[in-house]
Amino acid sequence: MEIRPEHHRIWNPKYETMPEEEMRQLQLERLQSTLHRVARNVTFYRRQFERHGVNIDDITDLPDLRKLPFTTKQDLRENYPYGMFAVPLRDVVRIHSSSGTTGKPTVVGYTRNDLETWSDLVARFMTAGGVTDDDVVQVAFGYGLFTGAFGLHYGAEKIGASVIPISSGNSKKQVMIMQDYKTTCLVCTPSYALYLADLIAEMGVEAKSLSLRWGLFGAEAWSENMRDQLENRLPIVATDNYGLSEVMGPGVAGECLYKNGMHCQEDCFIFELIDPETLEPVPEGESGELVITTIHKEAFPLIRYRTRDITRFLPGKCPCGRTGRRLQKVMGRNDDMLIIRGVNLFPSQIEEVLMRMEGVEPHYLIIVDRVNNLDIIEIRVEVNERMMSDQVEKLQILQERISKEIRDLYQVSAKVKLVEPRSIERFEGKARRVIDNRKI
Ligand code: DLL
Repeated sequence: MEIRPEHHRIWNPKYETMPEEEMRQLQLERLQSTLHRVARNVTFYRRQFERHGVNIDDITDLPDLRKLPFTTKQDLRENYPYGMFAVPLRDVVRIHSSSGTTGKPTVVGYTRNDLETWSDLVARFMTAGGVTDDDVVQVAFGYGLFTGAFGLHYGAEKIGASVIPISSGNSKKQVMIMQDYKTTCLVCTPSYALYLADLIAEMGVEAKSLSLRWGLFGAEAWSENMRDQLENRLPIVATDNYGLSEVMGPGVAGECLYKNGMHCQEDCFIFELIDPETLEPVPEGESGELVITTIHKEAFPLIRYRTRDITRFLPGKCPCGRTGRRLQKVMGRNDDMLIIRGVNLFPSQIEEVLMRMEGVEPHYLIIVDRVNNLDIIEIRVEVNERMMSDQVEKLQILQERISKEIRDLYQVSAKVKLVEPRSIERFEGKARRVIDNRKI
């Protein structure tokens, strides 16, 4: 797909090309008003500020942000479900959620204005990735509590594109629809896109005969190598976009067609990079954990949220004319969260299921692989002597029960393998519960 000058468009020039000084002033004003709102409306923040001796009137410059305490996923869990909302539920018009460490999800809410902002932010990165009102957008993210599908759906509609809300899975149908409905833009996780590319070849469909032009991929880490593969095998230009449900969903940052790093939406979020050990800002240009403060959200504002994602700011300007800072591809996290086909999963969530089963020992190993571009997860779990000497049938039932429970709770299909007592390696320090063989 050849990129021509007219493909480089900007959805919201006012904010996307705002001069730096003006942007910092806007950020400060929006930060101050957000701080006042959360101090007034969210007990958690009021207490946090008190406990840390912070007077929000002392936040008179952007670097003062560092005086504020961080917010973590644990804080969100402790305030489950609605404790962090800054507006009455009456004003919330949408609820989404993401998985959490204990099986309790994190609940996020949106007011009508939040939904308006969200679709504008998504329209920005979709436009940056080439999409216009002439496009036919196939949204192959799972529709539901996950923010991916609805986020991209509303952004694409805002642009005026034709949206096909097919959701994820049903892969042969995805290909058929791509052919018959003349899809020009594919939206999903990069691993699912590669899976579809394989299937297209397997089905004997000539990729070049499809109408595809753009691929907008996100929700999990992917490499430049995966991008090359996708662009070579499908006739698309593939761009990366980043977000997380706690902060909004997709739309936090996204690449343009120059593929020069993801442009941050700085009118809505303040981005910091910290050293996860010292919690101090990292030196200019170095990588660190991304910390985000929302400054334009009504229902669910977050102050200095620790994303756990590791990235860095890229130097220089992008030829597209956008002025926001650019983030390098996010390639890792500094916690043990796994992303399996776009679904977030912590080993502790699997452990919780295992520990509810009779005859199972607290020793297990999670092995993640990528086969034909799909994430495959195997859970090896020790059973006790009595269970092992029981009938094979009983073991099979246990295996199926574990698998079913994980599928029902987390929408992840796992292969469960029951193994002999003491056959899983023991550790003196931190146990290694996960072997991730995925090469991305
Ligand atoms: O994955 C939101 C999203 C949907 C983003 C669709 C882009 C497209 P969560 O399910 O809360 O939200 O997962 C958030 O996914 O902290 C990262 O670890 C990871 N992640 C998201 N986008 C990217 C990306 C959505 N482009 C978590 N590259 C985040 C690498 C990503 N990791």
